[in-house]
Amino acid sequence: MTVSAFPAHPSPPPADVPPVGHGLADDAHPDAAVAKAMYRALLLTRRVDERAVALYREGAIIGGCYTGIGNEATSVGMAWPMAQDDVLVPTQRDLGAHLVRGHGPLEVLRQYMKRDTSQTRGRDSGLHLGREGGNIVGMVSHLGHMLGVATGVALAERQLGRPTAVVTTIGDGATSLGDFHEALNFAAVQRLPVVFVIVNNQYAYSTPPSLQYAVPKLADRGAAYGMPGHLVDGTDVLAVVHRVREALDRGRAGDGPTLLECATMRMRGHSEHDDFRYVPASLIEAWQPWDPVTRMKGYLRARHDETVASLSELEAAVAEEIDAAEAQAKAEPTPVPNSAKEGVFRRWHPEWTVPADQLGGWSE
Ligand SMILES: Cc1ncc(C[n+]2csc(CCOP(=O)(O)OP(=O)(O)O)c2C)c(N)n1
Ligand SMILES: [Mg+2]
Repeated sequence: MTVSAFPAHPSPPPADVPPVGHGLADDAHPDAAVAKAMYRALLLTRRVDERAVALYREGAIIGGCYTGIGNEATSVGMAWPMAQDDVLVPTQRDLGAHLVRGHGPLEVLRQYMKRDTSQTRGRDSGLHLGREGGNIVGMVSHLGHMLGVATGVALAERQLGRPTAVVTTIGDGATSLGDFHEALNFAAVQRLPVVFVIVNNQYAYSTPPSLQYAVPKLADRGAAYGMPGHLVDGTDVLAVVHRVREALDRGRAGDGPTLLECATMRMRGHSEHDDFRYVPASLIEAWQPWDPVTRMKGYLRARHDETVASLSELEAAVAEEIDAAEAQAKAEPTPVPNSAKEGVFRRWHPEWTVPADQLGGWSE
């Protein structure tokens, strides 16, 4: 099957933007209901990210605010074809995958706003969230470290006799770390069902691809480990779903891991404190027509005759869901200082409690 080709080093991308799903066989195209559900997931991801930016600007999010704007088709697309029992090992820009695997805007905004009700009880930020029911392994910040975890999960699951496949992501920059080599090599030698998704968003903080790697494309590295490597249009949700599904099938059939390089663009700074003036404005402009959400909207209109009214209705429902989540998260308490060590040590000693007069202005 021919799948839409994307040239190596797609920075800037081609001027001609093909329709979503271009080159895929008819049976790889979803029906209208599924296509609309995918669009909703993309839109929800975009709108939660946009809300996070607004909350950061009003001071409601303290610390980093990392978005995946431009990356929605990759994050939604990688999670979409996973089975319920498969395991996701994501990184900081994979909001769409969290939303597909069961986290809602409320869990995400609570975490961003460091509420006591959040999964980490205000102790951690960003997408450092796990989910038992959705089989999401919570990430640590140390780039590359989660690849070994993903490979280990796949090995453990096989030893337990389960058909679990694992999907994990890594940025273009983090592929330069030694962990990348170790995890891919081990997974290939053991023929583990792991899908390694490189989210090539053209920058690692301020470092562009030309200063990061010397191969024409990162997908080429698959051959070095004895696994297929494919460059995928990471702004086309159907192309991502197709390649991930194929890789999951391959893994489950016992044929080992796959390396996918999803080409996207980081449309904002590394984090919201970063004005990304080192990114040429022309590059952002060139990627604009490749917007994953707009492209999928065009697909719905062209292929499934979705009306403007029905899509506006969906847009309003998404906004309402996020408004409600924001209002609820804001109404929830932040953690009290004396709870800081709870959940850190197995046993709690009363003498660890700081006397009220030594709280330095913080109240209980
Ligand atoms: C081992 C390690 N080194 C450095 C950092 C700091 N850091 C966090 S994100 C980042 C850039 C990562 O770029 P990339 O892998 O392309 O992912 P992206 O941020 O573009 O999604 C850096 C240097 C870190 N978290 N871990
Ligand atoms: Mg990057």
